[in-house]
Amino acid sequence: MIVVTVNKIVQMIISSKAIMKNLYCCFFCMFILSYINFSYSQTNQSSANRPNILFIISDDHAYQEIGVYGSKIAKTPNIDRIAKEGAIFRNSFVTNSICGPSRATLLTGKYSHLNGYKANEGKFVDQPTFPKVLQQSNYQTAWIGKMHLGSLPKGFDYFNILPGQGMYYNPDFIENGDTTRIEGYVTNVITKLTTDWLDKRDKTKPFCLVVGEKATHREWLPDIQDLGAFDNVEFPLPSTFFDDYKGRIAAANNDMTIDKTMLLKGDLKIHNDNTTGVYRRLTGNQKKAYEDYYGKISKEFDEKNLSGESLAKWKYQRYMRDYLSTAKSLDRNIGHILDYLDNKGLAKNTVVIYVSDQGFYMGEHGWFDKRWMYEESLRTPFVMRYPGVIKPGTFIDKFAINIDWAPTILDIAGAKVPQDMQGVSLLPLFNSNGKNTAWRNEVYYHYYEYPRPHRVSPHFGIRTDRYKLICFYGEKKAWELFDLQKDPRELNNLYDKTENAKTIAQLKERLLRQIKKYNDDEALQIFEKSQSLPT
Ligand SMILES: [Ca+2]
Repeated sequence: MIVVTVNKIVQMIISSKAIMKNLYCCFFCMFILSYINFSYSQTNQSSANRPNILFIISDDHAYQEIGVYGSKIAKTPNIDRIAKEGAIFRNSFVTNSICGPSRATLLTGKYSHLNGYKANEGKFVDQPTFPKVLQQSNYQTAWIGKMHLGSLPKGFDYFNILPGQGMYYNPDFIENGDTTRIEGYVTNVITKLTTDWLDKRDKTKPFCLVVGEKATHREWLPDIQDLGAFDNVEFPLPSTFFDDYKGRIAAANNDMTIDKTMLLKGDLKIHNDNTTGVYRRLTGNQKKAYEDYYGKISKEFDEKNLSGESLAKWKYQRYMRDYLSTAKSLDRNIGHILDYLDNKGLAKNTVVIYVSDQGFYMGEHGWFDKRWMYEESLRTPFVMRYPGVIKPGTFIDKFAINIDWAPTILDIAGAKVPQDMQGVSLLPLFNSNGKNTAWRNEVYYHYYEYPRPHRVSPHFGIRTDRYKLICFYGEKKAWELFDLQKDPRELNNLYDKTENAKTIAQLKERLLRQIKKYNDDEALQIFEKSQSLPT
């Protein structure tokens, strides 16, 4: 195109008889040429420099069990490495604390009530998502691993996903529509598929790859090499393990305690009689390793003949050991992926983000699982490395929410964030640690799935830097107020204390503004109805 333009200019200059006219022509054409050259080199340069994006999303990985978030027992050197070479978000939250809805929010940048995926086991309806925008921006997009949205991915040039929850051992994978069983442990297999795809990707384009890890989802099956990795550790019981849920009627109605809900056979593999799908898939060697390890544990369990509090405490130790052994492989595999980026010279131009789809209870309030707006499940780990943009060792304390993940990815790619995405890019927070950036002061939350599987009443609410106000509706109707400064474990519901009337009124105003801001019509109706009732 430039050659054609030059020929035309030369012809114009030669054919012109007026010298002055030629001179004007020359200056004009030189200007045009230099502009074309400038634009061309700019486009070329920005295209070459657009970073790759590697977004790793694990499942149910509790921040309490990550080194950089303060864990003393769990060792996560590779997740810690991402944080140390980049940033850690110390106030990272989700909008609806379960698996599918969190991924639907990742894709859309919207709350569940707008993307339609409110509860697990639904079907994600095709709609605008961040990968579709990236494709228009000439990015190569891929999703490998767990997705769990009840439909095949759209907007991805390549996908190789687990059907539904997927299996820990010898899992099936759906590669662009075709299902095959791959022998091995799921976290290792996902890493292999990841590096295989990176090897064969179109290297003329930047990539955005989502790695969806199955770990550390229930039933916490460790890799064989990690069986018993924490058997010599005695885990301290959380101070709220025997919570009586006083003043919290929705919490009292739960069905998710380690004591009563966690299954000895299905969750803790005691006397597993090989009838479950998990065991039927094991190869001979895998089965032997499992029978040797859990056979010994089952024998120990029989000999102890436990009941009541001692049984609950024993179950807690088993839970922690299997969970952290499963997480050990997750962190090790993240290390393999980081090593791959180093070895292939990709690390400098690849943004790496690690998140979990939501937080998880590690015995706090006596629970496992997630769902509640209480801190352990409202929060989620979020670390990010962006060489040249994020100063290593950065801490971000502003509120980040999972509706921000899609806008942040698009901003990194230099793509326009669609106006109907409800989150915002987090990149401005890296300028002077966000000190001069106007930012949100509340987190709005809305959970739906009820009654199965854990009888957690639907609820919505807001969290501010100091308070949390929750409205439970449905079968168990109640308001809860917590002072997070004085009561970080959220045991004392202050809602009925008359001295808090002013604080409650202010928080309700702020809650109402959030409900309206995020267009949550269902919550608006429930809120208004609750205010019109006599108290
Ligand atoms: Ca999850």
